[in-house]
Amino acid sequence: MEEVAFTMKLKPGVEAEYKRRHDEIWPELSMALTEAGVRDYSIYLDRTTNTLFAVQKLVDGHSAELLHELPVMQRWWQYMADLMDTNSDNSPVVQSLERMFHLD
Ligand code: RM4
Repeated sequence: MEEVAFTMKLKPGVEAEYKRRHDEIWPELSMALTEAGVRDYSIYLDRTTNTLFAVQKLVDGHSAELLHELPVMQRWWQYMADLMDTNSDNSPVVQSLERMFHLD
């Protein structure tokens, strides 16, 4: 299984709302993530910079790159757009991270 990590950016003052919406994640969305091969997906908040740090594992043969085309993903991004820095299609601005260290 591959592990990927990336950052996203939260707007100021919406931390509680971001957490609340994820505590109530749509079952259809979590199912889509699982079906695409996403596992162990966590999102952490750095409150000093409002940076969201996301880390997830991807099963072999995953289709995570196709998630953005799913209507449920597009609806979720539209729903979340008032809380996050986004691109013109409502997808969050994502910065991929490079692994510098790993201890198994
Ligand atoms: C985040 C963001 C990501 C999504 C997670 C579930 O706020 O929208 O794209 O994978 O929610």
